[in-house]
Amino acid sequence: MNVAKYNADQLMSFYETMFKMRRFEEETFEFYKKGMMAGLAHLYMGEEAVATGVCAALKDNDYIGSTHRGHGHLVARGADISKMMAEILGKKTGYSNGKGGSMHIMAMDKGILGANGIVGGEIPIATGAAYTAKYKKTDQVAVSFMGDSATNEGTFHESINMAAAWDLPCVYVIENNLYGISVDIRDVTNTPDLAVRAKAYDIPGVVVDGMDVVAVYEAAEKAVKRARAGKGPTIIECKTYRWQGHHVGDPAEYRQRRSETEKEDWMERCPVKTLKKEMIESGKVTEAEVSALEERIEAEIQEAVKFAADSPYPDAADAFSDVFQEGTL
Ligand SMILES: Cc1ncc(C[n+]2csc(CCOP(=O)(O)OP(=O)(O)O)c2C)c(N)n1
Ligand SMILES: [Mg+2]
Repeated sequence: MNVAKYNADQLMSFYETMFKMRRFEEETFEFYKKGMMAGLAHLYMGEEAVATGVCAALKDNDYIGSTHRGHGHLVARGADISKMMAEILGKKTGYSNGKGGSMHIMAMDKGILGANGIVGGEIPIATGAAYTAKYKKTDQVAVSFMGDSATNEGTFHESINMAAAWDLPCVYVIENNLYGISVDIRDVTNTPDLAVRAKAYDIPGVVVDGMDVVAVYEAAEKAVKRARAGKGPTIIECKTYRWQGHHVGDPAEYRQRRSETEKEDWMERCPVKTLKKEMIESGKVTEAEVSALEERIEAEIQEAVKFAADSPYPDAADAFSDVFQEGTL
């Protein structure tokens, strides 16, 4: 990780976001274990550097297409973590009044166009937002996050073909964590790098270490600049790994098929710990400064947990509001 050209404020800002994401999800996992949330959650733990690096390169009014693994994308955009936690617990005070939950978590005020239960569903949505930005000349950029598996969906190819042909201001970020549920991407795809698909559309395709927030940020900054200048889309593939299974209920034993130590090897490269170590070793920040930041975030997290736990569920009388009802279209 090359922290040399960054000042303490910039590095601490990356760290704040990544640490908050990690603690947010540790608490989410606790909700699940204590039976406080209905359904499941797909945790982003281990992948924090990706959303953090990419979103740091964006402006406040840019757009994000998110996936079923969306908590990190919202935290990186500065969403309200109390409203996020309340949403995950199905509470009235959540972002979608408790009706979206973890998998449909969203924050329209932060440019989040919705998390998505449909693999690859966010790719055309973000592409459409990029088209709108170009058509209306708003100078906005859209980012579509996606998993490795989503790159084998038709939506990936159809959207990127269009974005490339029309030079749309879109950045396609592949979070390659090696798995689509239990399917190893290396078993179902012929190329070790997924970004090479960019060649088919004659656009840039770059591969970065998704555990290195600085590397991700630098790749994103370049791609965003290119998009905003009207030069078209870029594919950024971030090599990363999810600490947990596909969702909170998945023990993920399939990961030992290739290597007994695969998970431990990746965990040693923890993006949060690596940044902390680099910041301190470079002398840019002190251990005490990092601890003070962690304490501040911890207080925010505890406040959010309390807010979510204490909030009421939606009223029964509202059961049919804000939801699709047959015959209403
Ligand atoms: C169109 C579609 N096909 C299949 C599924 C079932 N499904 C849910 S998540 C998932 C795997 C997604 O893997 P990836 O895109 O790599 O994202 P990750 O979960 O690794 O972040 C699948 C196949 C779905 N939700 N939508
Ligand atoms: Mg995956």
